[in-house]
Amino acid sequence: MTAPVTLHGYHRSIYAWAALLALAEKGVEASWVESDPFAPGGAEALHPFGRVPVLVHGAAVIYETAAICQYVDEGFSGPPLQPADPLDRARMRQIISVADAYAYWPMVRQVYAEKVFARHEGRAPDAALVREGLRASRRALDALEALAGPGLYLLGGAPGLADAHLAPMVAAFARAPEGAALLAGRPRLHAWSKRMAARESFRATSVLV
Ligand SMILES: N[C@@H](CCC(=O)N[C@@H](CS)C(=O)NCC(=O)O)C(=O)O
Repeated sequence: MTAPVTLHGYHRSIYAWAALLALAEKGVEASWVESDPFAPGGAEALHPFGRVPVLVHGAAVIYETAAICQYVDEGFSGPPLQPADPLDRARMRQIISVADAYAYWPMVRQVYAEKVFARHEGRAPDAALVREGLRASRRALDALEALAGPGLYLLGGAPGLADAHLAPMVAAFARAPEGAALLAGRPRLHAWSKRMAARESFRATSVLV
């Protein structure tokens, strides 16, 4: 019998959502431990940078969402979530890297946080952060639109790790009307995001407000 799998995450975390999506698409059962990385000392027990998510599988403690999702795909049975073709695999890594390095901050931490989450928290959005986030998001979206393949999902006919990594960020961004408008101008990403949003795995794991 395989050791139990536990995901330590925060119920509003976009990255924890990506890990939950990968687990769901792979068909791996995991229990959830709530850990608020924004509370003082919140997530530092398992993560050297105090972030979420963290996956615990037996004695293995894994942090960084890309590493967690790759481990889930390679360590468990279920549908493959990474393409076999070397170029498609490189595209997968590019999409995940672009999401982490150039999309997450402007799309989630500036646009979603200020345009959507701020209202949920009862505070006024910071207009300068929204402007800055929208400007940087355009560039990230253009790069992602160019990397997205012509198939139903980012790299073929079924969702994989690139889809699981990017979909929560794009969905959060599109909750802001300005984000939805920018997404609508990128036809591949737009159609893909609607396809992802219709999946049961996506609806069942959403952390959006
Ligand atoms: N590079 C990390 C990023 C994880 C991350 O930033 N998670 C957010 C929640 S979505 C977090 O823990 N933020 C706490 C903070 O910024 O202090 C990963 O890939 O897992």
